[in-house]
Amino acid sequence: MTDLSAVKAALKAQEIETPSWGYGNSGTRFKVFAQEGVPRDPYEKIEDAAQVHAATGVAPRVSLHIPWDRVDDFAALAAFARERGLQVGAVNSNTFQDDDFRLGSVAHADPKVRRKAVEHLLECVDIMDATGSRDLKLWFADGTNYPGQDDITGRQDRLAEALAEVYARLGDEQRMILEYKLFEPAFYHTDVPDWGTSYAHCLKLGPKAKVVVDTGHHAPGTNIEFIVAFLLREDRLGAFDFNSRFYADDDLMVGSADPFQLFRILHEVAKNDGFAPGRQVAFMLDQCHNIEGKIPAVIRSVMNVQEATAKALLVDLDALRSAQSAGDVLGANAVLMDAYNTDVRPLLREVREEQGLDPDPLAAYRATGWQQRIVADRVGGTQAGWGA
Ligand code: PSV
Ligand code: MN
Ligand code: MN
Repeated sequence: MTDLSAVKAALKAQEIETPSWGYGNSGTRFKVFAQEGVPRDPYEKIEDAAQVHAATGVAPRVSLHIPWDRVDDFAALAAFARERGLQVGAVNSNTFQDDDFRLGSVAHADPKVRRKAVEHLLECVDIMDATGSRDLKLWFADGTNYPGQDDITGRQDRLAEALAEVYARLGDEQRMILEYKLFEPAFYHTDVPDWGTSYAHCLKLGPKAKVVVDTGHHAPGTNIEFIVAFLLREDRLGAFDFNSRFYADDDLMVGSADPFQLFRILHEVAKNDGFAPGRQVAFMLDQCHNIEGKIPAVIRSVMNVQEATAKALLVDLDALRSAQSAGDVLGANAVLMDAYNTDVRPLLREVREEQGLDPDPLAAYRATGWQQRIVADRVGGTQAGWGA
Protein backbone atom coordinates (compact mmCIF):
# COMPACT_ATOMS: atom_id res chain seq x y z
CA MET A 1 0.00 0.00 0.00
CA THR A 2 1.26 3.49 -0.83
CA ASP A 3 1.55 5.89 2.10
CA LEU A 4 -0.62 8.85 1.08
CA SER A 5 0.85 11.26 3.60
CA ALA A 6 4.35 10.55 2.22
CA VAL A 7 3.04 11.18 -1.31
CA LYS A 8 1.57 14.50 -0.21
CA ALA A 9 4.78 15.50 1.57
CA ALA A 10 6.82 14.72 -1.56
CA LEU A 11 4.45 16.76 -3.71
CA LYS A 12 4.74 19.73 -1.36
CA ALA A 13 8.53 19.47 -1.38
CA GLN A 14 8.83 19.29 -5.16
CA GLU A 15 10.60 22.17 -6.89
CA ILE A 16 10.27 22.94 -10.59
CA GLU A 17 12.57 25.50 -12.18
CA THR A 18 11.18 27.70 -14.96
CA PRO A 19 13.22 29.20 -17.83
CA SER A 20 13.53 32.97 -18.27
CA TRP A 21 13.22 32.50 -22.04
CA GLY A 22 9.82 30.84 -21.65
CA TYR A 23 8.38 34.23 -20.66
CA GLY A 24 9.72 36.11 -23.69
CA ASN A 25 8.54 36.15 -27.28
CA SER A 26 9.76 33.22 -29.30
CA GLY A 27 8.87 31.49 -32.50
CA THR A 28 10.05 29.27 -35.27
CA ARG A 29 12.35 30.14 -38.14
CA PHE A 30 9.18 31.20 -40.00
CA LYS A 31 7.67 33.78 -37.68
CA VAL A 32 7.74 35.18 -34.18
CA PHE A 33 4.21 36.09 -33.12
CA ALA A 34 4.75 38.89 -30.61
CA GLN A 35 2.46 38.84 -27.60
CA GLU A 36 1.33 41.82 -25.57
CA GLY A 37 2.73 42.32 -22.09
CA VAL A 38 5.83 40.15 -22.43
CA PRO A 39 8.89 41.13 -20.37
CA ARG A 40 11.21 43.84 -21.66
CA ASP A 41 14.15 42.88 -19.47
CA PRO A 42 15.35 40.13 -17.11
CA TYR A 43 13.73 41.84 -14.13
CA GLU A 44 10.32 41.55 -15.73
CA LYS A 45 10.96 37.89 -16.57
CA ILE A 46 11.59 37.32 -12.87
CA GLU A 47 8.37 39.12 -12.01
CA ASP A 48 6.49 36.71 -14.28
CA ALA A 49 8.28 33.70 -12.81
CA ALA A 50 7.18 34.94 -9.37
CA GLN A 51 3.56 34.81 -10.58
CA VAL A 52 4.02 31.15 -11.51
CA HIS A 53 5.48 30.41 -8.09
CA ALA A 54 2.70 32.30 -6.33
CA ALA A 55 0.04 30.30 -8.19
CA THR A 56 1.65 26.86 -7.88
CA GLY A 57 3.85 27.06 -4.77
CA VAL A 58 6.45 24.75 -6.37
CA ALA A 59 8.39 26.94 -8.83
CA PRO A 60 10.89 28.83 -6.66
CA ARG A 61 13.75 29.05 -9.16
CA VAL A 62 14.26 30.66 -12.54
CA SER A 63 17.04 29.74 -15.00
CA LEU A 64 18.95 32.54 -16.67
CA HIS A 65 20.42 32.56 -20.16
CA ILE A 66 23.50 34.64 -20.95
CA PRO A 67 23.66 36.99 -22.82
CA TRP A 68 19.85 37.15 -23.18
CA ASP A 69 19.60 37.99 -19.47
CA ARG A 70 22.69 40.12 -19.15
CA VAL A 71 22.36 42.97 -16.61
CA ASP A 72 24.91 45.36 -15.13
CA ASP A 73 24.53 44.05 -11.60
CA PHE A 74 23.77 40.35 -11.24
CA ALA A 75 23.82 40.49 -7.43
CA ALA A 76 21.02 43.08 -7.66
CA LEU A 77 19.07 40.81 -10.01
CA ALA A 78 19.40 37.94 -7.54
CA ALA A 79 18.28 40.23 -4.69
CA PHE A 80 15.28 41.31 -6.80
CA ALA A 81 14.42 37.62 -7.25
CA ARG A 82 14.80 36.88 -3.53
CA GLU A 83 12.45 39.73 -2.64
CA ARG A 84 9.86 37.91 -4.73
CA GLY A 85 10.48 34.53 -3.11
CA LEU A 86 12.65 33.25 -5.96
CA GLN A 87 16.23 32.16 -6.45
CA VAL A 88 18.38 32.15 -9.53
CA GLY A 89 18.58 28.62 -10.90
CA ALA A 90 20.89 27.37 -13.60
CA VAL A 91 22.97 29.79 -15.63
CA ASN A 92 22.70 28.72 -19.27
CA SER A 93 25.58 29.59 -21.56
CA ASN A 94 25.16 30.64 -25.17
CA THR A 95 27.89 29.69 -27.64
CA PHE A 96 25.64 29.54 -30.66
CA GLN A 97 24.57 33.06 -31.61
CA ASP A 98 27.83 34.77 -32.44
CA ASP A 99 29.21 34.90 -35.98
CA ASP A 100 32.52 33.55 -34.70
CA PHE A 101 30.77 30.31 -33.79
CA ARG A 102 29.69 29.41 -37.33
CA LEU A 103 31.92 26.31 -37.29
CA GLY A 104 31.59 25.64 -33.59
CA SER A 105 32.67 27.08 -30.26
CA VAL A 106 34.63 24.94 -27.78
CA ALA A 107 35.30 22.34 -30.49
CA HIS A 108 36.26 24.86 -33.17
CA ALA A 109 39.55 24.24 -34.99
CA ASP A 110 40.78 27.79 -34.33
CA PRO A 111 42.22 28.31 -30.83
CA LYS A 112 41.14 31.98 -30.84
CA VAL A 113 37.49 31.00 -31.25
CA ARG A 114 37.84 28.32 -28.57
CA ARG A 115 39.33 30.93 -26.23
CA LYS A 116 36.37 33.23 -26.82
CA ALA A 117 33.94 30.39 -26.04
CA VAL A 118 35.77 29.37 -22.87
CA GLU A 119 35.91 32.99 -21.68
CA HIS A 120 32.14 33.15 -22.06
CA LEU A 121 31.73 29.98 -20.00
CA LEU A 122 34.04 31.36 -17.31
CA GLU A 123 31.99 34.57 -17.26
CA CYS A 124 28.91 32.40 -16.65
CA VAL A 125 30.64 30.99 -13.55
CA ASP A 126 31.29 34.59 -12.38
CA ILE A 127 27.55 35.18 -12.77
CA MET A 128 26.87 32.05 -10.71
CA ASP A 129 29.11 33.49 -7.98
CA ALA A 130 27.22 36.80 -8.05
CA THR A 131 23.74 35.26 -8.06
CA GLY A 132 24.25 32.21 -5.85
CA SER A 133 23.38 29.88 -8.71
CA ARG A 134 24.53 26.28 -8.29
CA ASP A 135 24.47 25.04 -11.87
CA LEU A 136 26.31 25.94 -15.02
CA LYS A 137 24.18 24.47 -17.76
CA LEU A 138 26.00 23.78 -20.99
CA TRP A 139 24.44 23.02 -24.31
CA PHE A 140 26.74 23.12 -27.32
CA ALA A 141 25.47 23.58 -30.85
CA ASP A 142 28.89 22.38 -32.06
CA GLY A 143 28.99 19.89 -34.90
CA THR A 144 29.37 19.65 -38.66
CA ASN A 145 27.05 19.57 -41.64
CA TYR A 146 29.13 17.53 -44.07
CA PRO A 147 31.20 14.34 -43.88
CA GLY A 148 34.86 15.30 -43.80
CA GLN A 149 34.15 18.88 -42.74
CA ASP A 150 36.21 18.50 -39.56
CA ASP A 151 37.92 15.82 -37.53
CA ILE A 152 35.44 14.17 -35.16
CA THR A 153 38.01 12.91 -32.64
CA GLY A 154 39.98 16.15 -32.79
CA ARG A 155 36.80 17.99 -31.87
CA GLN A 156 36.29 15.67 -28.89
CA ASP A 157 39.80 16.51 -27.68
CA ARG A 158 39.14 20.24 -27.92
CA LEU A 159 35.78 19.90 -26.20
CA ALA A 160 37.37 17.91 -23.35
CA GLU A 161 40.09 20.51 -22.91
CA ALA A 162 37.60 23.37 -22.69
CA LEU A 163 35.35 21.51 -20.27
CA ALA A 164 38.32 20.73 -18.02
CA GLU A 165 39.33 24.39 -17.83
CA VAL A 166 35.82 25.48 -16.88
CA TYR A 167 35.37 22.59 -14.44
CA ALA A 168 38.52 23.66 -12.61
CA ARG A 169 36.99 27.12 -12.09
CA LEU A 170 33.87 25.78 -10.28
CA GLY A 171 33.45 26.42 -6.56
CA ASP A 172 32.90 23.57 -4.11
CA GLU A 173 29.11 23.87 -4.21
CA GLN A 174 28.86 24.53 -7.94
CA ARG A 175 28.19 21.99 -10.66
CA MET A 176 28.57 21.70 -14.40
CA ILE A 177 25.57 20.08 -16.05
CA LEU A 178 26.12 18.97 -19.63
CA GLU A 179 23.24 18.65 -22.04
CA TYR A 180 23.22 16.52 -25.17
CA LYS A 181 21.18 16.84 -28.34
CA LEU A 182 20.96 14.45 -31.26
CA PHE A 183 21.04 17.05 -34.02
CA GLU A 184 20.24 20.66 -34.89
CA PRO A 185 21.68 23.11 -35.73
CA ALA A 186 24.36 20.68 -36.95
CA PHE A 187 22.91 18.11 -39.32
CA TYR A 188 25.72 15.62 -40.00
CA HIS A 189 27.36 15.13 -36.62
CA THR A 190 26.95 16.85 -33.26
CA ASP A 191 29.81 16.92 -30.75
CA VAL A 192 27.62 16.04 -27.75
CA PRO A 193 24.81 14.10 -29.44
CA ASP A 194 23.75 11.64 -26.75
CA TRP A 195 23.81 10.77 -23.05
CA GLY A 196 26.76 8.40 -23.50
CA THR A 197 28.99 11.20 -24.81
CA SER A 198 27.90 13.56 -22.06
CA TYR A 199 28.35 10.85 -19.42
CA ALA A 200 31.84 9.96 -20.66
CA HIS A 201 32.96 13.59 -20.44
CA CYS A 202 31.38 13.98 -16.99
CA LEU A 203 33.14 10.86 -15.70
CA LYS A 204 36.52 12.24 -16.75
CA LEU A 205 35.79 15.67 -15.29
CA GLY A 206 34.77 14.58 -11.81
CA PRO A 207 31.79 14.34 -9.44
CA LYS A 208 30.60 17.93 -9.98
CA ALA A 209 29.83 17.17 -13.64
CA LYS A 210 26.43 15.66 -14.37
CA VAL A 211 24.24 14.94 -17.36
CA VAL A 212 21.14 16.96 -18.36
CA VAL A 213 18.33 14.97 -19.95
CA ASP A 214 16.31 17.25 -22.21
CA THR A 215 13.26 15.20 -23.09
CA GLY A 216 13.12 16.70 -26.60
CA HIS A 217 16.68 15.79 -27.60
CA HIS A 218 16.44 12.13 -28.62
CA ALA A 219 15.72 10.10 -31.70
CA PRO A 220 12.06 9.08 -31.97
CA GLY A 221 11.41 5.90 -30.02
CA THR A 222 14.33 6.33 -27.60
CA ASN A 223 13.62 4.83 -24.20
CA ILE A 224 14.31 7.94 -22.11
CA GLU A 225 13.35 6.29 -18.83
CA PHE A 226 16.14 3.76 -19.33
CA ILE A 227 18.64 6.62 -19.62
CA VAL A 228 17.21 8.19 -16.47
CA ALA A 229 17.42 4.93 -14.52
CA PHE A 230 20.99 4.34 -15.68
CA LEU A 231 22.18 7.84 -14.81
CA LEU A 232 20.53 7.76 -11.39
CA ARG A 233 22.21 4.45 -10.66
CA GLU A 234 25.56 6.06 -11.49
CA ASP A 235 24.66 9.28 -9.61
CA ARG A 236 25.21 11.31 -12.78
CA LEU A 237 21.72 12.65 -13.42
CA GLY A 238 22.09 16.39 -12.87
CA ALA A 239 18.88 17.78 -14.28
CA PHE A 240 15.93 17.48 -16.58
CA ASP A 241 14.99 19.95 -19.26
CA PHE A 242 11.32 19.09 -19.56
CA ASN A 243 9.33 19.75 -22.70
CA SER A 244 7.26 17.77 -25.21
CA ARG A 245 7.96 16.85 -28.76
CA PHE A 246 6.08 15.23 -31.57
CA TYR A 247 8.85 15.42 -34.18
CA ALA A 248 12.18 16.99 -33.19
CA ASP A 249 13.10 19.60 -30.57
CA ASP A 250 9.59 21.04 -30.50
CA ASP A 251 9.85 22.68 -27.03
CA LEU A 252 6.12 22.25 -26.43
CA MET A 253 4.56 22.08 -22.97
CA VAL A 254 5.81 19.11 -20.96
CA GLY A 255 3.26 16.33 -20.64
CA SER A 256 1.22 17.54 -23.59
CA ALA A 257 2.44 15.20 -26.33
CA ASP A 258 3.02 12.06 -24.31
CA PRO A 259 1.96 12.19 -20.65
CA PHE A 260 2.56 8.44 -20.35
CA GLN A 261 6.23 8.91 -21.23
CA LEU A 262 6.53 11.61 -18.59
CA PHE A 263 4.98 9.23 -16.06
CA ARG A 264 7.41 6.45 -17.03
CA ILE A 265 10.35 8.82 -16.61
CA LEU A 266 9.15 10.07 -13.23
CA HIS A 267 8.43 6.52 -12.10
CA GLU A 268 12.14 5.77 -12.55
CA VAL A 269 12.95 8.93 -10.62
CA ALA A 270 10.63 7.94 -7.77
CA LYS A 271 11.77 4.31 -7.67
CA ASN A 272 15.46 5.27 -7.67
CA ASP A 273 15.09 7.94 -4.98
CA GLY A 274 15.64 10.77 -7.45
CA PHE A 275 13.23 13.12 -5.66
CA ALA A 276 15.35 13.09 -2.49
CA PRO A 277 16.93 16.56 -2.08
CA GLY A 278 20.33 14.94 -1.49
CA ARG A 279 20.31 13.55 -5.03
CA GLN A 280 20.28 17.13 -6.35
CA VAL A 281 18.33 16.35 -9.50
CA ALA A 282 17.06 19.68 -10.86
CA PHE A 283 13.62 19.55 -12.47
CA MET A 284 13.67 22.33 -15.05
CA LEU A 285 11.42 23.34 -17.88
CA ASP A 286 12.99 24.23 -21.24
CA GLN A 287 10.10 25.38 -23.36
CA CYS A 288 8.99 28.13 -25.72
CA HIS A 289 5.40 29.29 -25.85
CA ASN A 290 5.01 30.51 -29.39
CA ILE A 291 1.24 30.64 -29.85
CA GLU A 292 -0.20 30.23 -26.35
CA GLY A 293 -0.22 32.68 -23.44
CA LYS A 294 3.15 32.38 -21.74
CA ILE A 295 2.51 32.60 -18.00
CA PRO A 296 -0.56 30.32 -18.12
CA ALA A 297 1.44 27.88 -20.28
CA VAL A 298 4.22 27.73 -17.69
CA ILE A 299 1.63 27.20 -14.94
CA ARG A 300 0.00 24.43 -16.99
CA SER A 301 3.43 22.84 -17.50
CA VAL A 302 4.20 22.90 -13.80
CA MET A 303 0.81 21.26 -13.14
CA ASN A 304 1.54 18.60 -15.76
CA VAL A 305 4.81 17.73 -14.01
CA GLN A 306 2.97 17.64 -10.68
CA GLU A 307 0.30 15.30 -12.05
CA ALA A 308 2.84 12.90 -13.53
CA THR A 309 4.84 13.05 -10.29
CA ALA A 310 1.76 12.24 -8.21
CA LYS A 311 1.01 9.22 -10.40
CA ALA A 312 4.63 8.07 -10.19
CA LEU A 313 4.56 8.38 -6.40
CA LEU A 314 1.35 6.34 -6.26
CA VAL A 315 2.97 3.26 -7.80
CA ASP A 316 2.75 0.50 -5.22
CA LEU A 317 6.43 -0.46 -5.19
CA ASP A 318 5.95 -3.45 -2.87
CA ALA A 319 3.32 -4.91 -5.16
CA LEU A 320 5.48 -4.11 -8.17
CA ARG A 321 8.54 -5.85 -6.72
CA SER A 322 6.65 -8.97 -5.69
CA ALA A 323 5.06 -9.23 -9.14
CA GLN A 324 8.48 -8.74 -10.72
CA SER A 325 10.19 -11.37 -8.59
CA ALA A 326 7.35 -13.81 -9.23
CA GLY A 327 7.80 -13.27 -12.96
CA ASP A 328 4.22 -12.01 -13.14
CA VAL A 329 4.47 -9.96 -16.33
CA LEU A 330 0.87 -8.84 -16.50
CA GLY A 331 0.62 -8.24 -12.75
CA ALA A 332 3.69 -6.01 -12.72
CA ASN A 333 2.47 -4.04 -15.69
CA ALA A 334 -0.96 -3.69 -14.05
CA VAL A 335 0.62 -2.10 -10.96
CA LEU A 336 2.12 0.62 -13.13
CA MET A 337 -1.05 1.13 -15.17
CA ASP A 338 -3.21 1.37 -12.04
CA ALA A 339 -1.10 4.29 -10.85
CA TYR A 340 -1.04 5.92 -14.27
CA ASN A 341 -4.80 5.65 -14.66
CA THR A 342 -5.52 7.25 -11.29
CA ASP A 343 -7.10 10.70 -11.51
CA VAL A 344 -4.70 12.61 -9.24
CA ARG A 345 -6.30 16.00 -9.73
CA PRO A 346 -8.40 15.78 -6.50
CA LEU A 347 -5.25 14.80 -4.57
CA LEU A 348 -3.34 17.79 -5.95
CA ARG A 349 -6.21 20.13 -5.16
CA GLU A 350 -6.09 18.84 -1.58
CA VAL A 351 -2.30 19.27 -1.41
CA ARG A 352 -2.60 22.88 -2.61
CA GLU A 353 -5.33 23.66 -0.10
CA GLU A 354 -3.16 22.25 2.68
CA GLN A 355 -0.38 24.60 1.48
CA GLY A 356 -2.73 27.57 1.67
CA LEU A 357 -2.90 27.84 -2.13
CA ASP A 358 -5.83 28.09 -4.47
CA PRO A 359 -6.60 24.52 -5.61
CA ASP A 360 -6.81 25.80 -9.19
CA PRO A 361 -3.52 27.59 -10.07
CA LEU A 362 -4.75 28.83 -13.46
CA ALA A 363 -7.86 30.39 -11.92
CA ALA A 364 -5.66 31.85 -9.18
CA TYR A 365 -3.44 33.49 -11.79
CA ARG A 366 -6.41 34.88 -13.72
CA ALA A 367 -7.82 36.35 -10.52
CA THR A 368 -4.65 38.36 -9.82
CA GLY A 369 -5.23 40.70 -12.78
CA TRP A 370 -1.48 40.46 -13.52
CA GLN A 371 -2.07 39.72 -17.18
CA GLN A 372 -4.13 42.88 -17.70
CA ARG A 373 -1.56 44.89 -15.78
CA ILE A 374 1.42 43.78 -17.88
CA VAL A 375 -0.47 44.24 -21.12
CA ALA A 376 -1.18 47.83 -20.08
CA ASP A 377 2.25 48.57 -18.62
CA ARG A 378 4.77 46.77 -20.81
CA VAL A 379 5.11 48.01 -24.32
CA GLY A 380 7.69 46.52 -26.71
CA GLY A 381 8.53 43.20 -25.06
CA THR A 382 11.67 41.35 -26.02
CA GLN A 383 12.28 38.26 -28.02
CA ALA A 384 13.58 35.30 -26.04
CA GLY A 385 16.51 34.87 -28.40
CA TRP A 386 15.15 32.18 -30.71
CA GLY A 387 13.71 32.60 -34.17
CA ALA A 388 15.48 35.89 -34.78
C1 PSV B 1 18.49 24.20 -27.92
O1 PSV B 1 18.15 22.96 -28.36
C2 PSV B 1 18.01 24.38 -26.52
O2 PSV B 1 16.63 24.09 -26.54
C3 PSV B 1 18.74 23.51 -25.53
O3 PSV B 1 17.85 22.50 -25.12
C4 PSV B 1 19.09 24.41 -24.38
O4 PSV B 1 18.84 23.85 -23.13
C5 PSV B 1 18.17 25.57 -24.62
O5 PSV B 1 18.14 25.66 -26.03
C6 PSV B 1 18.65 26.85 -24.06
O6 PSV B 1 19.94 27.18 -24.56
MN1 MN C 1 17.42 22.09 -23.16
MN1 MN D 1 16.41 22.07 -27.02
